[in-house]
Amino acid sequence: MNETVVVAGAVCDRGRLLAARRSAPPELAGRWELPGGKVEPGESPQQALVRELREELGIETEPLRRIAGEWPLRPGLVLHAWTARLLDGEPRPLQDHDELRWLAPEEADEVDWLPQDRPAVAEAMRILGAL
Ligand code: 523
Repeated sequence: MNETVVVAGAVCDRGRLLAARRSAPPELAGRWELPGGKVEPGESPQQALVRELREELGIETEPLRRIAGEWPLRPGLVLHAWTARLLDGEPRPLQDHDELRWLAPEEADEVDWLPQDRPAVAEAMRILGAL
C-alpha cells in the first residue's frame, strides 16, 4: 500500500514565514497553511515543493531541510514539511489561496492554521527565531 506525501513549504525570507489562506475545498477554505501539494509519481519531495510553490504562488524557492515528523491527513495521505528559502519573485495567490501573509515569530498565532500544520509551523518559527 503506497502512501501519498503532501509536501508543505515553510518559506522563509527576512526573518518571516509565509502563510497562505486556502480558498478551497469548502471544508478547508479560510484556514491557513504552509503552501504545497501532493508529490507526483517520479518526483522527489523537493521537486514537488518547488513545482507547487511556482504554480500556486509564482515564486522560485530552494528547499532546505525536512522538518522532523509526519502528520496523517486521511488514510493514504500524509503531510511532510520542509523549510525553504525564497530565491525569486513576490508571492501572489495564483491558485488555491486568497490571501498571503509574512509572519514574524511573534505573529505566529495571528492566523487560524490548519491543525495538522501547527507542529511544523511551531518548528519553523523556532528555527527562524534562533537565526
Ligand atoms: N494539506 C494540509 N496542509 C498543507 C497542505 C499543502 C495540504 O493539510 N500545508 C492537505 C489539504 C488537502 C491535501 O493536503 O486535503 C492535499 O493538498 P492540496 O490540495 O494542496 O494538494 P494538491 O494541490 O496537490 O492536490 P490536488 O488538487 O488533488 O492535485
